[in-house]
Amino acid sequence: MTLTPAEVRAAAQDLLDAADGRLPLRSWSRRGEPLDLPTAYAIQDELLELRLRRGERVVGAKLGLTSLAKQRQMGVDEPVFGWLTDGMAIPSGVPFQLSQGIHPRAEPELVFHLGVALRGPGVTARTALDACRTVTAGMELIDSRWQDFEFDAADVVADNTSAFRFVTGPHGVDPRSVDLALCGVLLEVDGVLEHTAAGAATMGHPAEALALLANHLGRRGQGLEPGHVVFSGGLTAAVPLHHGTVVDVTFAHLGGLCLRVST
Ligand code: OOG
Ligand code: MG
Repeated sequence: MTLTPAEVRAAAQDLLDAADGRLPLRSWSRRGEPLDLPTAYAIQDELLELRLRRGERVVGAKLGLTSLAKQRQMGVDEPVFGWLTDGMAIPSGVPFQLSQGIHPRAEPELVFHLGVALRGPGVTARTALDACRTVTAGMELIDSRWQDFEFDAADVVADNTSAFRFVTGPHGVDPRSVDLALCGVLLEVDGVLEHTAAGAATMGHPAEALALLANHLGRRGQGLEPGHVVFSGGLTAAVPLHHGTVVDVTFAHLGGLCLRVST
């Protein structure tokens, strides 16, 4: 289904209101009126515009659904792309209030920190890595504005790919100094090991995901800037957060991050 410009603006405002009011909406697909992807990205653009107008600043971008683990969990089998703003960044270790979100989940990701601009077309995994200053451990807290986390690819794109909060690790390494495909990660919840993976979980090598994003943005006349952070997409399935949950993400070479949810 394609929308008029006025309907696109209204859809973006509804999604922002849902996030602010913590009141989920029924997705387009669930209502039996699936959106097309170009319209979904138009809604995402408008949603970003609304955030910028109220003072937020773009600090990077994210990929979603780049691993089989995430695609299987969500029932969507194609990668998606969204934006990160300064309002979404949270420090590691500081207690997180569950009431800020609707039904947030946490997932471990690799984070690229760009030293120079990166814009498709023609970006490869190698040229993408060359644009990075460092790579760090990351944890994304996603929160769908769609009821029950039920969406198709277009729904989740319109909702800025469930972007909500993100944490980046303090310990950056040169991404060419380690084999990111073999970089292992542990995801522990309340001290119990829930999931394990390696960087290869995202498209064989996480730099493939970065290249995919740069080429996607290039097709839309957009790009990544020096200083931007890029989240690779979750390497494992996401875990739900509850009052008092403690999530530890530990990467080989990159160190760890801890998220404590307030009781
Ligand atoms: C969609 C966002 C996916 C990832 O890392 O795969 C994502 C969702 O699962 O709600 O951020
Ligand atoms: Mg993610």
